[in-house]
Amino acid sequence: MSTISSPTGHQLPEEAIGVLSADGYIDPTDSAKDFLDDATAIDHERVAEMYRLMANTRRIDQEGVHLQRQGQLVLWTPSLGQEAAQAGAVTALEDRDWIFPTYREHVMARGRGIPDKNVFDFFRGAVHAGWNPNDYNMQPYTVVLAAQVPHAAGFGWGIAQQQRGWTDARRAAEGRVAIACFGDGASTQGGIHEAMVFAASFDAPVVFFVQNNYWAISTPFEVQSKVPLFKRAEGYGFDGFAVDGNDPIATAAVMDRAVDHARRGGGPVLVEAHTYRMGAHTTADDPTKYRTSEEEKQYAQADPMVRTEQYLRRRFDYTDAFFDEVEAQGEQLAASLRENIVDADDTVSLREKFDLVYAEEHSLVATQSAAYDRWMEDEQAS
Ligand SMILES: Cc1ncc(C[n+]2csc(CCOP(=O)(O)OP(=O)(O)O)c2C)c(N)n1
Repeated sequence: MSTISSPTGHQLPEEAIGVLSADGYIDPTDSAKDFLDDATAIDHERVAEMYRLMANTRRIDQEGVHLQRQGQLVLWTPSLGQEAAQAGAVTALEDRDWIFPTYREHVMARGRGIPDKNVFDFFRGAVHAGWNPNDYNMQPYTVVLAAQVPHAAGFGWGIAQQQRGWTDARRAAEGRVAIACFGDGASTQGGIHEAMVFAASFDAPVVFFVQNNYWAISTPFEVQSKVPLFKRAEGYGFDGFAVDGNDPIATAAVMDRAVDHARRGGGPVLVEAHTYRMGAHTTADDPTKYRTSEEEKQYAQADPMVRTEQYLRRRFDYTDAFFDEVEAQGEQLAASLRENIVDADDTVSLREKFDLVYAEEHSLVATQSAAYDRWMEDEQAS
């Protein structure tokens, strides 16, 4: 696979669209020409919004690791390092669009206004899903790899049916898009193939958004795929783009165009955002077992937060006042989250959970429920 070294030492396919250098200067890759005007036209308000989403999520992400270590969460999935990719994607959407996430889209959840407590309740094992999808147009986090991608394709097909016969103007004003998020590891699941074929066949308005963070737990990307993932789109008959996912304005510009294409009835698009999972896969993982500290140091230079901050300072004259205010907001969010989470006694009991699996009684659940009751009786008797 031909790669270029971005100014950060981040390896990208030669077709990757990138605009910013590590220190926030405009320094486009050869493939960025067609997106450069759009990326640099993104106004300071949107860049600042992306920064705020990224910074606050990073603060809460850190809290997630701490709370898990303190026994308050069952598990936590850090989004550390992937914030720009997600911020570019979520700010490209309208509220009426639907997000089909994995288990790591914390910036996107924040972008949708989902309270931290709801996200954390999922990781406490307190609820089956942290929020009502209809309230935020965002599906629950999905742990079964790629399961959400055929869902997005089916949802997109439904949208395409509803919007049949709409004028271009109506599509632009009211049309909806589904974004299917997945990782490089999940990209090799069979369901993704089926979803891409299906979405292409029916011109479903789906943006397939893969965050290639180079690792699927301990499996490196070069084992996962011999070609950059964006190239697969051609085989399905739609456009694919590779973007430097640690560059917020490049990602935003590429996602804007992908979403617009789908919204106007042009069918699906695949966007591969090249990023890096700077943290562990989850709090149950120890990356020192399979990757070197040299590699981690190299990618630390591509930190999307640093780049976004530098761009705001250099291009738009943002000062400490803004960054201090965002930091204080993050501290406040973290404090209020801790207050709501630590030793919270609103967890649904295991007994109650049996009643929440299906709307109607199910024989298998009834059998398990009875076994649980017998086990509890034995426990109490002993
Ligand atoms: C169907 C299925 N198979 C295996 C797993 C176990 N598993 C959880 S995460 C993961 C790696 C996923 O890597 P990737 O798709 O690159 O996403 P990332 O976690 O890096 O964001 C695996 C194998 C699972 N959750 N679901």
